[in-house]
Amino acid sequence: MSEQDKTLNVTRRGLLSATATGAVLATTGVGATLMSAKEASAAAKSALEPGELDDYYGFWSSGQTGELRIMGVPSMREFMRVPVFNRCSATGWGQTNESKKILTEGLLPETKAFLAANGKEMYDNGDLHHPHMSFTDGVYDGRFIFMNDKANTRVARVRCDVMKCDKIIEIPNAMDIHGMRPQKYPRTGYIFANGEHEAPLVNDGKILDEPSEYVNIFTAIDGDEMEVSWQVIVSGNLDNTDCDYQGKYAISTSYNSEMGMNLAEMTEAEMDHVVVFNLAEIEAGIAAGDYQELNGVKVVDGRKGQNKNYTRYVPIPNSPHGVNAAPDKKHIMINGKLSPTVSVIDVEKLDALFTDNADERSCIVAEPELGLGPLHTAFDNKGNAYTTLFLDSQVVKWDIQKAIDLYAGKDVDPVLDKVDVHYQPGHNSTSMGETADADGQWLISMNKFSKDRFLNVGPLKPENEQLIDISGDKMKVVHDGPTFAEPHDSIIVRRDIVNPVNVWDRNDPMWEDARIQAAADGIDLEEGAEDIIRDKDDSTKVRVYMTSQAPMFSMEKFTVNQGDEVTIYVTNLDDVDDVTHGLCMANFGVAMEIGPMATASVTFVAERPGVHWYYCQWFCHALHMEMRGRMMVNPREA
Ligand code: K7E
Ligand code: CUA
Repeated sequence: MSEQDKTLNVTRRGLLSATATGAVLATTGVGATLMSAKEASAAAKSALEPGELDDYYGFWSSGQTGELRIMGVPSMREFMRVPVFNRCSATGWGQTNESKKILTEGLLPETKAFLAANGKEMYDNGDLHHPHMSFTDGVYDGRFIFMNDKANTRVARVRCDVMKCDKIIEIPNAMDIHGMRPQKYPRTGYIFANGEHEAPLVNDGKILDEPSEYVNIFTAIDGDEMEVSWQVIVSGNLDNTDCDYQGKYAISTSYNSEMGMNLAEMTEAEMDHVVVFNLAEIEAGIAAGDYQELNGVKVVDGRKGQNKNYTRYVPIPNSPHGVNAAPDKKHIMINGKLSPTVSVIDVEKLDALFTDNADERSCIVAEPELGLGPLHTAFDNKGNAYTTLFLDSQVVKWDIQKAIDLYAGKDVDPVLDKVDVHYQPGHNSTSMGETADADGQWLISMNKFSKDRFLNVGPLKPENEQLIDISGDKMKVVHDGPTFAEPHDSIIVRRDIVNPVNVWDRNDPMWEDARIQAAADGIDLEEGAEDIIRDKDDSTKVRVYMTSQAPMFSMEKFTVNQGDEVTIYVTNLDDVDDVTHGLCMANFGVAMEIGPMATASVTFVAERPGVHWYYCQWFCHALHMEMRGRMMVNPREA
């Protein structure tokens, strides 16, 4: 695109938005062709010299790819992919015994049976939308990152000390976990998780096409134990969720209060709602025995009209989507999606909904009209909010206090600035912006379409994530970053909060089972000896123990019989940072990562007779190619 086209394009979009919103966006697009000194310095601020470190960690979801990604902000460099719900060829996630345990132990019995009927042990896919770090006192504490799986109704946790997933649980009774947030205060605590799609409460096939019988389930999970604490039955499906800084309420949007089954029914009503969950009342109700137990979970009834103090339903204009608590600890933004507004809830006015049965709308203190398709809002430390406008392809910066003043009848315009993004933004996030320590440096706009912004790679195009400098009065887009399917959400965490180790602790719980098995076999996992054990009770089971130290495996060959079930345990004795080894058994479809001082194991049936090479699949040493050995498989006797 020529510079002239760019100008035309931007101006046209500016005009369209102006027509659509009734506002005159005189400033939009100006400066797209001229790089001012300020823009140049913003761009320079984001461009790091080789070897320079970023100020922030970015934790990105990956949508239907199913992994968590670790980025650098402001450089937008991708550092790592942490497999969670997906399979990973490099690390053996989904293949090692350690990862299989994590992927399967939290599945419900009926899911295991269902998977077995399909010839599977575990799901192969996930849809990871929302990664959020654990909090203490309203600020990230660097312990865990939690994330949802919309595709298969799960919640997972990644340990920030090693950046590996250590727990995945399936949520019973609910359907398709979408919105998910950790409790902010006093600490996490609970993980709140929305079941997005409605279904019969007992979904065993006895009720099918009777939508009036369908319900939705809100779940609170104990984030330390990774167990479901309780659930609430609600009216209307649940989209996104967030919670306050007082530790009192969680709030979920509902885009289909109609409980409609098709598009026309779902968008019929002018008003939908958000559900306010009163945590203390729910806990008290459970303590008092006011629940039913379903699949081992205590479930309270928080539907409309139940006349209890578990929930309140606040009417919100059509199809609200994102929920975002502001760092002022007072306001929570409900993003209108089909309504051009963001509804601002004052959390201090929520008590009255429960104690005085105050009108539900009395907690709304502002409802500014911002533009078309508001989806999500992020914050700086100066009282400003930044809302993505999906249909307008813009981010709008607005003053929260001015929006409140406008709602109270004053003649003020809360909109401070609009910037074009490319194109159709969903989530956005600011540096530390979902915590009380928001610092107003950077904003990421996570755009669903990239269209013409990158070289064409065919019909499937990357998304585009744009870095915006928000440190000044005007927002400046300083970087385009393509990403593969499909990060919805991200968090930007100050780097001093995140302190992973370089080398594993030998006593890490990750390979607890390997330690127990080795002890039973009389094996020291760290001894470099050749140890091959045939199971005393089942002679077809063979366990091979070896160590790795660049550039050698301790075992250069071993022999098993065709049909044996072979488990190989490798302990990496290199305690130097960045000396990861791998074990790939060629033509057996077997490969795994073994980090410094880690133990990893993999099990397969040696159904192929002959000589087979295993090799180190992680370039570790000048003699890495030589780091290999032979597995010899005796043919079965005819
Ligand atoms: Cu807006 Cu799943 Cu958070 Cu996507 S959701 S954009
Ligand atoms: Cu060890 Cu390559």
